[in-house]
Amino acid sequence: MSRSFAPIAYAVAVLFVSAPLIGSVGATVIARNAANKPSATAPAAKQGAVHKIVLKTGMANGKMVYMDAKGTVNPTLKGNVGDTIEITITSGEGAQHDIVADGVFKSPMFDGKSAPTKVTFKLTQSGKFTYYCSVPGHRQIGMEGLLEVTGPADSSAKAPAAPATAVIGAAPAAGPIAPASTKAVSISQDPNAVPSPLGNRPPQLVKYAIETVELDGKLDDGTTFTYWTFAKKVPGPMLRVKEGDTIELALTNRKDSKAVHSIDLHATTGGLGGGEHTQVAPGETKTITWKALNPGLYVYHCATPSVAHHISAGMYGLILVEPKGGLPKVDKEFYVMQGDLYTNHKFGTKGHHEYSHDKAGDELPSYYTFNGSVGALGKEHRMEVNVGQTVRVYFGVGGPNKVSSFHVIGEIFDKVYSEGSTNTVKENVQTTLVPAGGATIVDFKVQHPGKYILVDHALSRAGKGLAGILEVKGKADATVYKSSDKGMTDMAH
Ligand SMILES: [Cu+2]
Repeated sequence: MSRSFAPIAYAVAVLFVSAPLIGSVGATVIARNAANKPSATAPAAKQGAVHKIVLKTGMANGKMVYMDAKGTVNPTLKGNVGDTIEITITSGEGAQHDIVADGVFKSPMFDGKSAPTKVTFKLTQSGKFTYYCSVPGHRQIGMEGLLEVTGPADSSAKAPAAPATAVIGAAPAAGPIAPASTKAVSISQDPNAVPSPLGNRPPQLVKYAIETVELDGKLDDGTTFTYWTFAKKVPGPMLRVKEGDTIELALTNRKDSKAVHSIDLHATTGGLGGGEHTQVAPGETKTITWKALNPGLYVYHCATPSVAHHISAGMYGLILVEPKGGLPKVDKEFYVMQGDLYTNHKFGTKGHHEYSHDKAGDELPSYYTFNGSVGALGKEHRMEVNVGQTVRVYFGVGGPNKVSSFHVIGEIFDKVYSEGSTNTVKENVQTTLVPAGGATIVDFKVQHPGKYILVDHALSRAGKGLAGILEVKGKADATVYKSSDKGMTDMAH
């Protein structure tokens, strides 16, 4: 299948503002989010007061935020012209952040291992200014608040030269791309990495320990990406338990991570699937214990804001809860997951890509992958079976956003366990719809040798990396299929 380089229309949210001025800097200031929030500091009675503010970062209502000593979320900071503000800030949940108000102040980056970070600045101009975290995406998921400065303008302040334009989030593909990472490793999960069937055993305690790892990975030939993973692979390890089992899952976030991570298993009842109690800072471990009440094939994923970022960057996997009697035996089982990836450069651009919140917000992926990278199935990892064998694919969509019209070119699914439900079987299906955050099990017998191509039948996506090869070896049966032509499947990849 040859690649097409479809142009992508980048939608960039541009907010025009007139720029008030602070000090001598021609500042671009965005005063949005004018919600009434309690003030962290009362307006000072006289000029020249010093306001000492203690802040920490953390999570509240599914967002990432700043909190003051009283627990006020994104408190409005207040003072008069001539006053001094002294902020002491720590990372409450352990991730890397800073605090910035354009043209007013900027702290260095800090994380859970940093000593409390102090930033001191004088208020020289009245107005409303937004403070925020400049780590990509953090502002969009809640890390912003207001700084209100009252009083007359400092006469030493210069007037703005011209109205300024502020772009919310960096525009994609602006400027040259960074070279491909020399540290990049393969992150593609092997589709053959399926745990063995569990047999007809009684329910038991099953223990899993999973580590979350951020690393540079190979996305395509000459192209690398900053992946966030469960156990260094995309998708994460396939888990296999039995209906009625109790699962003890310990999630560790590797020490060198910059973000907090977590796990939400769709097979879990309660605790937001585990997402509520597994928010782990770098170097920490948290454990949940839960019972697999419902059989079926389920997606798990990271549930730390921005969840779309964590999923798109690779944090998803499948857990099979075998029904009590097990699934019918087949000769070969595979593990495949689809993802949509939003990067700051176009598909096919060589170099190092980073996640793009703008493209994710617009749901315009630059890449689609099976098992994490372009060419993972067929080029990096082989999917091989023999004529006459029965094949099962555990297929899931990590997403975060796009559904899959899952299809295997040249094959018909003899059985489909739609939406991962092991209780119902459909027979003789050509294409099966798999929702974002959903899964399916397909079974088929291979009766003819050759290459079969796994696709999402939304076929423009094949031009953005979404194709896999299943190779069937053995003798042809001319009553099943024959031709006078030598064929074209060698063109694939
Ligand atoms: Cu995560």
